[in-house]
Amino acid sequence: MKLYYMPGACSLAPHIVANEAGIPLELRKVDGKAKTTEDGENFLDANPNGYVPALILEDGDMLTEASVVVQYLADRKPDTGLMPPAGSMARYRVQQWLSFVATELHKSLGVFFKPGTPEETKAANREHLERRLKHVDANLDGKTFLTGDTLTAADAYLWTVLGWTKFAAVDLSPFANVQRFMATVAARPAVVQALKAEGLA
Ligand SMILES: N[C@@H](CCC(=O)N[C@@H](CS)C(=O)NCC(=O)O)C(=O)O
Repeated sequence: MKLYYMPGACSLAPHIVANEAGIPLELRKVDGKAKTTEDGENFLDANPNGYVPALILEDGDMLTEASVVVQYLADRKPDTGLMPPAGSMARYRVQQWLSFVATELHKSLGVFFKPGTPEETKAANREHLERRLKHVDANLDGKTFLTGDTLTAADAYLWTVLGWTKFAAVDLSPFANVQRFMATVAARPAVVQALKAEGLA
């Protein structure tokens, strides 16, 4: 399978999940502004929406949306626990977190990377994010990961988007459980390997 990615972007979440699951990916780096790949392909031909992640499956079909791409990859290796079995309450919990990360965190942090975002929008988003971080921090209390002691696709996605807080001047220091979570996930070989492959470590 082929993953279109931008270094450190939300495409890092499926990259981490693939590494955790031991799924080899062909990586294609995308230039976010030019919308071309490092080997000169027009990324818009692959994904007219122009955003990553875009995963090209073995049959040539394309799958997008970070919260779904991570589930697809995790489901290739059910024994890893990256996604619990379909129909189980545990799976709905992971999906609840995936949706929370996508809608409450990812998009609120994304505005900080858009040129021309007004300062009032940034301030409002920081306030929103601090409220949501309080929720995440409370839920991580006494747990290693969002849903317990096993890393899931939702943890990979959460870790990826919270990595952007440093560029958004969102302070994680009041959130001790979140900070511990960030350090725990950062130390995983699958994460170190993904950062290295994206040229970030
Ligand atoms: N709806 C998409 C959004 C993905 C997204 O926001 N990707 C960003 C990087 S984190 C991107 O590629 N932005 C470039 C662009 O939109 O032109 C998803 O949930 O995966």
